[in-house]
Amino acid sequence: MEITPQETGKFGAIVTGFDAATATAEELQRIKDAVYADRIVLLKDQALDTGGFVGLGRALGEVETYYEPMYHHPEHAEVFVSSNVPQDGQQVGVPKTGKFWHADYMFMPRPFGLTLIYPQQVPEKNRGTYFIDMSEAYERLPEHLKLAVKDTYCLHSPRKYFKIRPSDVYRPIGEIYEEIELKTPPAKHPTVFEHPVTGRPVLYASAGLTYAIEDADGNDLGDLLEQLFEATGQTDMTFPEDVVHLQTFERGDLLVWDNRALIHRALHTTTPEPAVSFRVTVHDDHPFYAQADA
Ligand code: 7UC
Ligand code: FE
Repeated sequence: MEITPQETGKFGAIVTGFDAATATAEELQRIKDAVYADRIVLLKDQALDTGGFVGLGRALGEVETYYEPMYHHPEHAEVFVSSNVPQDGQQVGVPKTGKFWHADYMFMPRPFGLTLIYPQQVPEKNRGTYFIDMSEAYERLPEHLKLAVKDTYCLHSPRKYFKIRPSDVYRPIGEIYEEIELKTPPAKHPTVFEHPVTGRPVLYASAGLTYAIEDADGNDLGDLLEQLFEATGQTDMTFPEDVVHLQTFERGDLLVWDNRALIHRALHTTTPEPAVSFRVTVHDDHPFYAQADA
C-alpha cells in the first residue's frame, strides 16, 4: 500500500494498493493518519460490494446510521444513498443531497469524525465535491473576527434543508416543522474547537446548517455569523480556488475525509445527469472535540 500526495488541488492524498478485505490494522491506521494530515484520502481502484463498504467503515470505527430512514440503502441501513437514478422504477435514497455548505451531522449532539463516500455512478460533466478547510479558514480570519468568536457557541439545525418525504404529502407544513424541531432540536457546539488529533483550531460554522451564534451567556451575536460565512468563502458562488478545493473522483475511487476540519458542498449539476453515491459515516477513536472545562 502506497500513500502519495495528490498533485492537483489544495490538499488530499492518494492511496494505491489498498484492499479492504485483507487490510491490516497498521494499514488502516496509516489511512487514518493520512486523513488527519491531508484531510481527504482517495482510495484508488476499490471494488467493494455494499456489505464490504460497510465493513470498511466498521474497520475504521463505530458506524453511525443516518437518523432519517428515507436515505437508507434498502439492504444496508448503515449506507446513506444519494441518487437520482431510479432502480426498477423505484427511487432509492434521496436525490440532490448536500448542495449547501455543511459538515455532516453538524446539527446532532455528537457528530462523527470520518465521512466515507463511494461513488457508484459518476456524472460525466459535473463530477466532484467542493471543500473548505475550516482550520485554514480560521487562521485566515482577520484579528477582530478571531477575537469576536472567542468563547462563543453556534446553533445548528437541518431545518433549512430538510427534505420532504413521500409520507409528508398532504401533511400540514407546520406539523412537519414541529417534527423537525422535536427530532433534531438545535445542536449547540463551540464556534471554535481544537481538533483532537491535529490540535489545530477548527471554525465550526456552515452557511447551510448554522443559524445562530451566541456568547457564553446565550446572547445572540446577530450578524457576526454572516460575517464569518463571508470571511471563510462560503458566500462566494464563484468558488475561488485559493479557498475552495474541488475534489474530483472517478469510478473506483473511495473518499475518506476529515469531517471535523472540512466543510463540503455537492457540486451543482447544470444538466440532469445520473449520479449515485453511497456514504458510510464513522466515529473514530477520539471525541469529536474535547469538552471545554465547565
Ligand atoms: O438531504 C441532505 O442534504 C442531507 C443533509 C441535510 N444532512 C447530511 C448530514 O449528514 O448531515
Ligand atoms: Fe454531506
